[in-house]
Amino acid sequence: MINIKENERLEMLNHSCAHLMAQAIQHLYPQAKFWVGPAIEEGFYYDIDLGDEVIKEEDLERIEREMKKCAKDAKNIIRHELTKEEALEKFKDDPYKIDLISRMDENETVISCYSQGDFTDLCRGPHVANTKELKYFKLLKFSGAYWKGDSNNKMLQRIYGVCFDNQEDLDNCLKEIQEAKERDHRKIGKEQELFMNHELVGSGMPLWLPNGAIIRKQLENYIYEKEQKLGYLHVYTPCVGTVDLYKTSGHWDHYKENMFPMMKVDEEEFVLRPMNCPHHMLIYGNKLHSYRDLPIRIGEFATDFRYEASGAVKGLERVRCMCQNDAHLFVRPDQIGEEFKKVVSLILDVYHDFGIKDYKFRLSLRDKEDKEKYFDDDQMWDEAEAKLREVLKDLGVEYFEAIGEAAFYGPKLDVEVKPAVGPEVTLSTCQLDFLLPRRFELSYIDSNGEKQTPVVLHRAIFGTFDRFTAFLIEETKGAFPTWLAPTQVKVIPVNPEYQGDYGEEVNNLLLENGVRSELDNRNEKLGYRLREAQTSKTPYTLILGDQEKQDKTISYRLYGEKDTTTLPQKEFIQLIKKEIDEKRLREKR
Ligand code: TSB
Ligand code: ZN
Repeated sequence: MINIKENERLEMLNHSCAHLMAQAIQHLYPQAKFWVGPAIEEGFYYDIDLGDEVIKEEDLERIEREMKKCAKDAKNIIRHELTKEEALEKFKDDPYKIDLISRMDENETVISCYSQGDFTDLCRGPHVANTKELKYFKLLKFSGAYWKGDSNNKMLQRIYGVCFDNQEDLDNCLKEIQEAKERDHRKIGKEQELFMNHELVGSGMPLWLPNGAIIRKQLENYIYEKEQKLGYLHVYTPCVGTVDLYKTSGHWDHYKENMFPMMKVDEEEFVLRPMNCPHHMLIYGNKLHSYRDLPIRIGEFATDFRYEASGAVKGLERVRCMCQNDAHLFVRPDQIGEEFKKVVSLILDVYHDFGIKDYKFRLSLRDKEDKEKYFDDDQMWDEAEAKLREVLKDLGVEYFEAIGEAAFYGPKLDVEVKPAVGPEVTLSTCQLDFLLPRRFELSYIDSNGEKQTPVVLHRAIFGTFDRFTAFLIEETKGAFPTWLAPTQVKVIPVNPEYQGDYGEEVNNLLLENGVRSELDNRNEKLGYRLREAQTSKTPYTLILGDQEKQDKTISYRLYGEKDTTTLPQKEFIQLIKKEIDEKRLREKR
């Protein structure tokens, strides 16, 4: 996807197109007041106060038509410069512009406006010279957006669009947007009945349907087995803790705005937990440890609750109730490097198994100025950040740095991926923490018999099962590898009346062999049933006619392919079981 902001000409075109849209809206909605309308990576948007009016889908076309008209008027886009006083006077009836002007830097002595015909907007520019240059544009979508992003403020209407220099670029962009929509895990999740939401449960609280639950169970089994082999000890802990627990950990001071509010039960004050570290710290502290016992790796598939802004909640990707593939590794200072490297190689191993190639490592550091988010101990932070950089250098992985993205307790190495729609998100994470072990007064006895404080690595390979599944749906476009597919085989007798019994026999044989098979014995045309097996993206479709019934064979077709192969029953079972056992990716089949 083209990044509009990386091309000066495109950025200017899109910014000018935002003005053109505002002009058209002013014609159609005379009461409209305009907040800001920048060019963004995907094109442009404008935030508009339309009074009581709410934009509907069909309005976009109407606005677009008016934009074409305004563009054809071929008005020059002219810059004027004003003093602050003049600007305040000019926009005195527009509270939004007054707000912008009043907040402008003292040093900004000149304030610029751009006019095109009957429309003037406060703006720094630059713009194209004439509206006739704006020919190849499209309005894409709209949403509500709180003024200044604050939910206590009025909800404005945000309309998005995109503009190019030629029809071909616009068409390509629209095609990409369409493809991304097709890949969106929310769409596929609905079509394939993977998960649902219900207002009675609440926003950001998805319900995993049977098909989605099969995928999740496979993911759990997969990562559990890997972690077992690597010496992780899995536990179960409650998804609440007392306020005191989170005061001890520091979450109460540094993470409160991400937490659900406290609830009182008898005399105890509880919170739904946003993270599992405090519970695991208590488990570590439950007995004495010698330096020889370390590292101790405590893992859990743990449910957490976080307050995410309602506008940010998205399918399975950003939820308020999530399940982390979490672990806390308690190590001696001399073990940090080795243990960290083991985590990174586990991440790489898992990505290889899933065929994930498009990702970036991000070194997430603290923002030194932000004393509220980060605990105040420069020495501890410097030590942790230096250690992490050293490990990354040893590993030789490429990464970029991001200030202000660290956890409140320490720096992180995050893995960033790009969803079909929307900005990048973090999948895996590995975090270095010198703080929580101190706050929980954890210790081990060193070789001299002295008490020492362990260091903790927080890590989540999948991140959460929720986000990882969202990502997987989009990566595979819903055509999961056989080992993950909710239905692995569709058994279709050519004519249920004649081969229905054979279909049942084959279906049962598959089920007995642990293959997730489904018999389609419906009284529907063969073509219809085959098409349905295709649209559901089932990996194997079995087509059983008289010949197969007579020879006790199986004819199968792979999803997305036209050829049919015939094998004896036993051989087919062997073939599919091997593919499942090896967790083979589709392209490696
Ligand atoms: C790794 N205490 C650590 C843990 O030990 C922790 O909670 N880290 S985290 O805050 O980064 O969260 C772990 C992972 O959860 C993230 O890397 C991300 O992949 C995933 N995640 C975070 N917020 C959400 C959310 N709202 N919805 C879905 N997944 C999320
Ligand atoms: Zn943690």
